[in-house]
Amino acid sequence: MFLFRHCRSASFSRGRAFASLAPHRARLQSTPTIIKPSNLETQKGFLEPRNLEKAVGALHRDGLVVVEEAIPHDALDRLNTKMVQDARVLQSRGEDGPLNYNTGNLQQDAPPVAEHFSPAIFTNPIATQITTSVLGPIPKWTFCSANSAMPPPPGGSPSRQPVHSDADFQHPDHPFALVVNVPLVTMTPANGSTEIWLGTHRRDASSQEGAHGERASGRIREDLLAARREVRPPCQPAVKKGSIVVRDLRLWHAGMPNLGSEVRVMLAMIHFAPWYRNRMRLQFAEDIRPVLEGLEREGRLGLEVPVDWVGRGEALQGYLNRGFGNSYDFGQAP
Ligand SMILES: O=C(O)CCC(=O)C(=O)O
Ligand SMILES: [Fe+2]
Repeated sequence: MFLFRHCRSASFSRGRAFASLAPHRARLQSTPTIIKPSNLETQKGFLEPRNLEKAVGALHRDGLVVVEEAIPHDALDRLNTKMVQDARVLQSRGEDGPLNYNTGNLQQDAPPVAEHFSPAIFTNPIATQITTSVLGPIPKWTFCSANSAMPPPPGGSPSRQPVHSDADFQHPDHPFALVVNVPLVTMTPANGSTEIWLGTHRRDASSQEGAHGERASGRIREDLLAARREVRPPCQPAVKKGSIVVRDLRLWHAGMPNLGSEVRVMLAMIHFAPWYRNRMRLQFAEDIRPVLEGLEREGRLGLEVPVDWVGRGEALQGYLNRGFGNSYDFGQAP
């Protein structure tokens, strides 16, 4: 029951204490829905109807769902070794690095070359099955990056992000984008697992301070946070290695301090609804092309993937020189 120590809810001790002071105010459960696929579902990369219903329901109600045991650990371990090294390179750039709100959280791309491109991770079939069920057939994948929660350098102190929405612009009031997060290690409050505010995905941009284009855009107003905390407090869940987390782009959340000594990398792939006119494109090395074309030929991709293909040299030279999170434009063409 490790999870519940960090997440208050109506049915656990802290919620009860409050309930007795203010009996009219029953708080909603703040822990996320966790799907545990059967061995067969994991093997096939396909959820059966009951689990799919659970996932889709959680996304509509809460704006987030966790699916455990979706990705083999050996693929995660290989990528983690490389990305932890890269994270330290980015961290050494200090304030000039691609930091998100503060130097404890870095925007970091995965190496976009074939030897690091595992389809089980980047085009996970269960993730796509879920996003397709919410967004419609053939979602468009135009963002592929990661957030790295960094242990502070010697003498530095850990810091948290302000609660924010990644949809820092006027957006549709129905689901249009889902973030597929893949932590490369188990995430807990000790290494900076993301704070999430379930059920906040239906709010509009008037809840926010800082418009797109400002350095720290999308911050949620303090008065709204205080009010929401009384209804449904936030939660910092433990998420096991091998899980995927699917989150509505609009959901309030915050990167939290990494209190440990190991980097915590969490990939972020955004699937947009097929009708949503996001203009971004991915940049991958040419040697990933046959991998994606193979999946497409076998009917195992299920995504539209606009890619600028470049040589390996250019790909490897560029991927650690990209923008910080809020510099990307998740909006759509008129
Ligand atoms: O790293 C995390 O846990 C979340 C980071 C985040 O939300 C962001 O940088 O926008
Ligand atoms: Fe964010």
